[in-house]
Amino acid sequence: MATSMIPQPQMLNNRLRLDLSNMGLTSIPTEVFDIIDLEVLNVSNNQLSSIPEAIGRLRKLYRLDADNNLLTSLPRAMVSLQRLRHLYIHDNTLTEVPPVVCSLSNLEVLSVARNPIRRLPDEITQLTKITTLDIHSCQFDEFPRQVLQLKTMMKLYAGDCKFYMIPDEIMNLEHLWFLHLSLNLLRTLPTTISHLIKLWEVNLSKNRFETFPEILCELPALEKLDISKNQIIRLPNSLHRSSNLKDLDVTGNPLAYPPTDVCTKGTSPIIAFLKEEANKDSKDSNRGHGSGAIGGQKADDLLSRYPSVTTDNKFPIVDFGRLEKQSILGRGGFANVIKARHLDWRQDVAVKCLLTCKLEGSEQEVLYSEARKLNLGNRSDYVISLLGVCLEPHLAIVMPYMENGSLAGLLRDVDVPWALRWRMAHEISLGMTFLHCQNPQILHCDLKAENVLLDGDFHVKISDFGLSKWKTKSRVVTKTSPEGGTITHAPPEYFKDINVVPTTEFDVYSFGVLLWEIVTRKDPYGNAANSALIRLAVMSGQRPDMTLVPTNLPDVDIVSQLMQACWSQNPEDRPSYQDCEDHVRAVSKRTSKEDILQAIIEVQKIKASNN
Ligand code: ACK
Repeated sequence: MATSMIPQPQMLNNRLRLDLSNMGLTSIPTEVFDIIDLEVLNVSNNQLSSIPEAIGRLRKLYRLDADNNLLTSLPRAMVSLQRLRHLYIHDNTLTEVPPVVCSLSNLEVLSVARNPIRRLPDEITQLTKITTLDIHSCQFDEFPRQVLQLKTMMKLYAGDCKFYMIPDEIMNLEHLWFLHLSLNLLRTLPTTISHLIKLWEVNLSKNRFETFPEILCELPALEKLDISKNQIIRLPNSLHRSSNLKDLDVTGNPLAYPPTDVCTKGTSPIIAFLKEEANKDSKDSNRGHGSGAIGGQKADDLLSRYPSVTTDNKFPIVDFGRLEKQSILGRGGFANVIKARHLDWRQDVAVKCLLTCKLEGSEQEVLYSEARKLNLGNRSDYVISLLGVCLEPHLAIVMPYMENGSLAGLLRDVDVPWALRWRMAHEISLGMTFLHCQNPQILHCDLKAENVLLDGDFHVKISDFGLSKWKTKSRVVTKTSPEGGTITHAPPEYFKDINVVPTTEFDVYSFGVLLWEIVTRKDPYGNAANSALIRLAVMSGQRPDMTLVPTNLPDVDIVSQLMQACWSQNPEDRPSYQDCEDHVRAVSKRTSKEDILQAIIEVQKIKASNN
């Protein structure tokens, strides 16, 4: 009988096992499928290019190891293996997760690592008992969001996947205690990660962090953190609050703080140092400014330390210590926007704080040159103005606080009456016309509803403009702009040529998409699976969905024609901002002042009832 060809199955830990690993097999001997009581089958490290349908006979199979073979798929008959709990198919040549895997509803551990898989099937969400998923070294275009619906997950291996961002929905994985994200392209983590109260071990080594993701300090269970081999210059004092942290690896970072002699001593001395410094800070700030102030140093002192500032009196230096923090408006890996009250001015302000402690000399110059541009806002009613910059302990831009937040937030929450929408569209066109008329001209390059702020009377203030270099360092991650950069509003020529120099037509294109946002109150390309698809679609001439634009209103018709002209494929076919302004002014003029006042009252009522 052929069973002599294969080793005998063994009882081990109460399970009947057969080990056929490392035997150079090109196929599984057929007699294996007659051992119908088999519970564990190991065929890893062979030359298998397929598994026969006969495997469906092994209905008691609990674990299958088929890793390190040449598999390109799995047989449909595996659907009968409903007792299967562990499936290891890593290190094969699978280009997709075999569909049958998604029907194995009792699966707890699945490893598909190191296969050329580009996306996960939506059906993977049927694996409602999964606790461990290994997608290490697959070839996804971006973080596969299906993973975030696997709510039973405890361990996630997602290293070496070229992820540049982790979606906010990571917070759904409430049982997660192990997260492995090494060898990705991460610079920041979503703030929602703080919801993962069981997270115990995190590996972020070999990513692109320049700033320590402070949100990690809010993980109560964190015991082991590897953030080695990044570009972090400074550890935050707040890290000492991670009371359970026992194993911190920060090696391979260009750390200047704490000093090297502390960093080389290991976790406890680092935490002790940060604690001591934090205590000193709080004593200093209590002595200097009373409680509630967020740290600081006298402006005179700062001016003498940063001589370049004293020669430029066009904008004031704001003493961070005179800002009393009230709330956080937006958070990110590089920058936070906070609402604060200036203790002397008695005025609410918004402060965009860069989290890295100190900029290099040249970068500091960039900050100033950009702040000079921002200073122009004082001369346009529709562009946010600069109140000053802070130098220490954070580099920050201080702006007037805009009571009604961003246009994106308003559109999300309120069905704004048309009269007010048209006034906003008109004011945006005025603000942009102003910027484009400056000499030298100022391009925005990130115009979108998120960057349009609204004052107490719902007048528009364009923000975040002309800050290209500073902006890459100061991105604020929010729901509508997950990584700061916005591809939904960028024109096709930008995707075709990475070296393309932005022009006025870039901003006009973005205005087209922004008009669509205003008219539809939707996110452009909201159903697109990933950003790569958006890029391709835009390059091939596709645009936001026009079926969502109402057709029975004459004003909307005019605006809809304008938006389509603005997003013309050929930049030369796009109107100038002055032309845009003519068109939206004409639409806006069709409504009376009373209509607008009525609209504002209506919006305020809805906002009040939402609160
Ligand atoms: O939609 P929001 O409430 O308005 O959330 C975002 C967040 O910060 C990140 O950009 C808000 N924000 C930014 N600048 C200001 C400002 N000057 N006044 C009020 N809110 C602001 C924005």
